[in-house]
Amino acid sequence: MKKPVDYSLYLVTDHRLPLDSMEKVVADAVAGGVSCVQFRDKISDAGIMVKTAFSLKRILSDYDVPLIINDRVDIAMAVDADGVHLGQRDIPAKIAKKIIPPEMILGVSVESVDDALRAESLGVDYIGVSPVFSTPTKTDTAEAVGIEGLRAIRKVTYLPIVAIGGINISNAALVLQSGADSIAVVSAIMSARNPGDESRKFRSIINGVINT
Ligand code: TZP
Ligand code: MG
Repeated sequence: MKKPVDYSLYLVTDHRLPLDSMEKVVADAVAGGVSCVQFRDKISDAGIMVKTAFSLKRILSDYDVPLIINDRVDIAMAVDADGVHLGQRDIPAKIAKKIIPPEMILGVSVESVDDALRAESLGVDYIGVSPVFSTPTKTDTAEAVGIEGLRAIRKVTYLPIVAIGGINISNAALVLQSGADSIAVVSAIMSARNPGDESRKFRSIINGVINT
């Protein structure tokens, strides 16, 4: 059985930060209300990734916040992470499902209505609608889906939607009101002057939308 996951404020890590600062940001962010963390590292060797993932897992276990690994099914399994997140050009979800343990969360990035329908038919646990807005953090993306694209995807799926790409405290409420169940951010929290305070601001926006 899979544990229910609170994706509402989903932090994706930034490999440009040195490890100790990244860990401090993650600890402050979860204390401020981040409910789910994805370890995303496009540059490190597998050995370093495993070490970092274990260290994040230790930090998150104090808060009962799940750890999801980006791209790498092997690393997710090596550290017994709560989940793995795959893009449209990673190991296909259908194949990943054959390898990962049944309790491991599987999230998939979708860039269109067709991707969302396919992801749903494969039985993934959530979809990351990507990118909602274009963002300097990730430039090798499909064209941004925008608010209209997000609404269109909401209409065709019951899966939890995690919206990602260019989300900040100014547009988070609109994104949530346009069909996203939760928001994922890299720079808005990882590069904030005070990641804990920024997370509290997001948390209060999310709670405000959920309660209206
Ligand atoms: N996938 C789609 S956009 C993106 C990822 C990992 C980066 C989002 O970064 P930011 O800084 O929150 O715009
Ligand atoms: Mg990927």
